[in-house]
Amino acid sequence: MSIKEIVVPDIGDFDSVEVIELLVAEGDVVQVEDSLITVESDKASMEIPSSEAGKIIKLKIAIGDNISEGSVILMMEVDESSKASAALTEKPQEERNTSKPEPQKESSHEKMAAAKSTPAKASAGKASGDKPSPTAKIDEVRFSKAYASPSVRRFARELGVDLGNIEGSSRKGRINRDDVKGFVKKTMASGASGGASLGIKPMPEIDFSQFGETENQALSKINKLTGEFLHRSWVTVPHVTQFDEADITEMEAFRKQMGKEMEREGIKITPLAFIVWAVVASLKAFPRFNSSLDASGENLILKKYFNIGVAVDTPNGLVVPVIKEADQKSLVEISQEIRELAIKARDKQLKPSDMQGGCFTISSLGGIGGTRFTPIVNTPEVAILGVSRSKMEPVWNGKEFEPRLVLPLSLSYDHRVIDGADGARFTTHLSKMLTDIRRMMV
Ligand code: CAO
Repeated sequence: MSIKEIVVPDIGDFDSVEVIELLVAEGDVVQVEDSLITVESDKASMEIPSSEAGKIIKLKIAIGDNISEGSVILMMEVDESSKASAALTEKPQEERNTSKPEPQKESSHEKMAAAKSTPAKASAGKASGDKPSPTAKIDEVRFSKAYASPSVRRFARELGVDLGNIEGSSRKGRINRDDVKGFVKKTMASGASGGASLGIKPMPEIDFSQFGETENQALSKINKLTGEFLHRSWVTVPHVTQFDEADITEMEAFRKQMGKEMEREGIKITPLAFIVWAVVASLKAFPRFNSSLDASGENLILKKYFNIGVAVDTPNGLVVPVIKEADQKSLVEISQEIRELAIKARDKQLKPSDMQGGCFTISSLGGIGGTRFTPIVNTPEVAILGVSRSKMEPVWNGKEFEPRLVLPLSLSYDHRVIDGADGARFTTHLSKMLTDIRRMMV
């Protein structure tokens, strides 16, 4: 073993070029010709390959440094013995690729990126099967126009990523390796059929301040997590929303009567507790609504427990704590648990376990207003109930119009698991339970 300095080779007419990318890190093991860094002059960018094989001990340069021929890039631990034995079996040095890098010729970013004349290592990558992934369509024109170094282009091609869809975060908008990784992660998080793989072009960046005063507000962590989650569900689940309504005149009369009696004990029962009960009864009647598709998408996992998620609106965004074993709890217990979970949610005191294990979610906007809405299924659950504000309405009883309190219900479901007829059967059953709460005891 010996420690060697790896220096910048003859880079032609270029003198004092800026390091714009480190392609290796300390501890990495590299082979001869592996790219080490990318440098950029005002004319072109190029990758500097390694003249030796070995383990990188210390990087001697950083992004932003200016280097010329002879500058030390890094210190490398080189195994001379393996080199000697390799030399016996390999072709002589002169017959192999030279380590002298070939710069991309164009001067502007677009031209530079569009250059077909990539360094020796880049073309080697192409020869070794560097084709667009079959899973993603690459627009070659946009790909070639993207501003990225040859190694990042190669990396993107290996992953089947169209650079034309990525905003570069490096200086002057150059796309780096982390931008490509971030794009892949985002696409994966938003479901296998996210926008990019659907061939949807990204939103153009608009400077809204050109139209009037604006203020930038960062999204909260909850906003971002919920956003990713809802986006995945919206894109991957074929949603149908079934609207219905329940006559809750009797239920409300009972609730108000109970409310008065329990007020002294500090207990408050809102319509939501009755709805949780009615949902449990309906899940028992329609077990498919209490299921999840397995990872293969070929089997349904039916759940024999009844954990009901309740969407809670907090200043930091939407969270969904879960009432565990709701089938085992009384109306008072459910009411108190909703209250406690909502307080915990608003005080940011919910633990991950408070939000896990849900079977079905209820999103109630009844305390706020609105007539109907289309909730998004809280995957991997297969259905969600949206509840809007109840309203006194004239209802025909066969002889005359009667004032009745009507509760609007909106059931969104995953159409891969639930057919439209069952969607309507479920809301009809739910409505019956709420209209005559005695049915829930049966
Ligand atoms: N119709 C009419 N009134 C209703 C009602 C309905 N469907 N639901 C609740 N109310 C009334 C309650 O009785 C209460 O009235 P009083 O104060 O006069 O007794 C009032 O509205 C406020 O209720 P609440 O909202 O505090 O309590 P809740 O149990 O109904 O709901 C909670 C609790 C945590 C679910 C709710 O506060 C909340 O955060 N809702 C928002 C959920 C959300 O953002 N969903 C959208 C997600 S996107 O799908």
